[in-house]
Amino acid sequence: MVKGVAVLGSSEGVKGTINFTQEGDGPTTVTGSISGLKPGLHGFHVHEFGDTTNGCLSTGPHFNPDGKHHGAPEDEIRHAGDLGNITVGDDGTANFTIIDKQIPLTGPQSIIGRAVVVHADPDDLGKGGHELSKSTGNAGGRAACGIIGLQN
Ligand SMILES: [Cu+2]
Ligand SMILES: [Zn+2]
Repeated sequence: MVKGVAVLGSSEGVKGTINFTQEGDGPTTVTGSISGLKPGLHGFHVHEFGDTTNGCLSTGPHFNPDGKHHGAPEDEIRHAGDLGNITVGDDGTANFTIIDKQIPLTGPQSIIGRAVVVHADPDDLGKGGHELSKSTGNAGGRAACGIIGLQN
């Protein structure tokens, strides 16, 4: 079992912890708890770089090792980092579990050393018809982010 963790932070009071586990070549299970967001849907992705020197902006675009368009987690055509949306309740918190096959913790496409980003707005999953739909899902600003590291 390989384990990863990302601690999310932002200047706007968004906080959270995201845990990742993978057994062998199986899918990765993502378990998250985030607070301080506005209620509703928020885009949630793995971005390419584990770099926060200029805040969440330096994490680059969605992790996309196969050079595809943005999509929904269940789509054939998607970025590896496309994890869809998380749902934030009226109390501003989200607790969620995502199971995904395209975000391994080992091997050439490992997400260790990259970043998770939660966005200010919903991800339209590539279907919104906006000029940004096929690249970012038009999910708005980067509300918080954290670098994915190995966990003991
Ligand atoms: Cu993103
Ligand atoms: Zn994407």
